[in-house]
Amino acid sequence: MKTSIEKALNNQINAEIYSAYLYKSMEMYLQSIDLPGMANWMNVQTQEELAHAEGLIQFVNTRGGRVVLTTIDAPKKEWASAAEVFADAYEHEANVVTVKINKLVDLAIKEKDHAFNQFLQWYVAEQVEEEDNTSTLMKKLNRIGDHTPGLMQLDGQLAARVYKPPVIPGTSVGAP
Ligand code: OFO
Repeated sequence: MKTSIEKALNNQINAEIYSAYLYKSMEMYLQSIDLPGMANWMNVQTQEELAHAEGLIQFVNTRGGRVVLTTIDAPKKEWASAAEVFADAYEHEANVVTVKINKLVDLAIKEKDHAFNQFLQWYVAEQVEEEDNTSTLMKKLNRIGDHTPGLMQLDGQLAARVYKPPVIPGTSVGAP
């Protein structure tokens, strides 16, 4: 594996763990304002992000690279409302993570590393889902506004989210 790719993958591993840290922080905020269902949604999201990191870690190891873990930035810890939390989650997915994944694909193409490019395609598709999930919840919360019964109803729905490990091809993540 080329050094440029190993470095970029190490950065992405850090970014995925940061995402987990950010969603954990959102979970803590949602707990603090008594929205346990939304907090549960963020708890599941945190686990998904750690699985994304694990997939990248396994890919680096399989290709003979070296994973080096570095400092994870402290995440934001306060928001004004649940709506603001989910707006931030959407913004993070669309304008930070998807951009990073697309840059990795650009690098794979530039370096003519077809195995890397193929591996990344799962992450490309996953970002479409991540953006859709967070954008749907952001829009619902914007519609609900300060309407408490609506907020409680959505909170009840999000309490049902259960973590199912994603199946990341070429790794043991989600493998039976
Ligand atoms: Fe790893 O997809 Fe969200 O951040």
